[in-house]
Amino acid sequence: MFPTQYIQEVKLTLTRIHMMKFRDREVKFDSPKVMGILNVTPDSFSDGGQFSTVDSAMREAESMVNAGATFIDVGGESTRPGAKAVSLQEELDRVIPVIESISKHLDVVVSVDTSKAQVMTQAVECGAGLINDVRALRSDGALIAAIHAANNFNVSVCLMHMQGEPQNMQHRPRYDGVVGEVISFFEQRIKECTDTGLNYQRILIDPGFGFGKTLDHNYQILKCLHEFNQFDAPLLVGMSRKSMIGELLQRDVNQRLAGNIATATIAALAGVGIIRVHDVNETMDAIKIVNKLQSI
Ligand code: PT1
Repeated sequence: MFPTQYIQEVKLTLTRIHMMKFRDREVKFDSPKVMGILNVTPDSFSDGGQFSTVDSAMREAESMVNAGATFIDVGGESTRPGAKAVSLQEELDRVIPVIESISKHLDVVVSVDTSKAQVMTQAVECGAGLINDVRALRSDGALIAAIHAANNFNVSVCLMHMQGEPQNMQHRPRYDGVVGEVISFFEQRIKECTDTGLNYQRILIDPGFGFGKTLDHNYQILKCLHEFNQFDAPLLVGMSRKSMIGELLQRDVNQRLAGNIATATIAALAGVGIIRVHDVNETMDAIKIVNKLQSI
């Protein structure tokens, strides 16, 4: 029953394939695309900040592109549970040189993982094609900055759901029905963004795995991912190495690859547009297997 439901959904999603612009590039979501994670934070949760210089960030980005990444998500503010806020200048210093260099040298869409209006603006000025905001443009000036970027640079925007803030979000998350609440969050958020002037065609949505959600909340969303296709916007999901995998399997962060691939495969079957991961090679293999089901 469970796999059949997903395979039926695969067939359904084939009838409406999203095309989306990311600056000068048009991406056709006829199969899930991979977004490689590039953390440029000294306290990054899984790579310990070892890619904090532009040089090593470039090498990591290049290897993810060679492995099949369509997007590279550059983040300078950790948003994992309990992470501390970063100042504007610190965040700019971390991400701008990396975004500039990747945009110039690699054939990939650069995504900027930020909530700050000024980081969005500068990132887009130096080549970013996607704004990925875990706070869904609710920070000061962020919505206006994103609209400007969308209208003047053909940039697209990912709106993510989060309950609370990274500092406190895992302190007793509560919902009367997590899937319904996340869906109504998107209804409201998309309305406010489009009413203010953001083009619907520029919007992606992300249910925000691990952001103010218990283990069961995360798996309820994963089980019902196909329901988010009702928005007619590409879905982005990020589960890679998160505690929803580690807690369930009792594995620490470097022992989660099998779990990562299992969750990515389920997301691919549900018809998501983008899967945000650390392990690009292995995720591409899983996607190719799901694609085979669609082609026969
Ligand atoms: C995500 C995401 C993100 N995740 C988007 N951007 C992170 N669009 C950063 C844990 O439970 O899912 N979607 N940017 C990383 N955040 C977390 C959250 C990392 C929770 C780890 C956990 O372990």
